[in-house]
Amino acid sequence: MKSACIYSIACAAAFSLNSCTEAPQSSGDDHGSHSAAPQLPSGKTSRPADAKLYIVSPADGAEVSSPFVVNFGLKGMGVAPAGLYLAEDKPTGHHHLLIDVDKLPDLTMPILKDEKHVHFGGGQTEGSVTLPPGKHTLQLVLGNHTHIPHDPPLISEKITITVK
Ligand SMILES: [Cu+2]
Repeated sequence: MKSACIYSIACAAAFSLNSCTEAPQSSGDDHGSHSAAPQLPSGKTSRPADAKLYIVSPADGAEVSSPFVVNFGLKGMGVAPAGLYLAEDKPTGHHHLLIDVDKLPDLTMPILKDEKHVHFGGGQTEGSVTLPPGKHTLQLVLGNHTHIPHDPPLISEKITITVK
């Protein structure tokens, strides 16, 4: 229930930020309310040292039938959609599932987006994965509002599964 609550707050905040950004700035008032809008941090953002990212299921070594659902676990932080930053003391991120990735991407940059680096920018906490038969690895990396891993990066253990 906790993450659902964070998510709904996140949605409301994202909506108000978007409407502010897109509003025309033609009031003619040099001291308009837009100058008071919070600046979103660019680049890496901090996260609690004891936060934990893990794959709830499937279990390491499991045998699954494709397609299958991967459940993402996150402790000590909230899940928020991409584009949303709450505050330094309310750290959030969204999940990225790395599929058969041997070498982690550059963790100082936005995580690339392709069939091996899947973004769950809607704030999802699970995802359906379709893979051919054989052994595959799965690993999670949390990204902030700009898809950049946190400081320090929050990365799950890599698991190996077999697709029947
Ligand atoms: Cu992302």
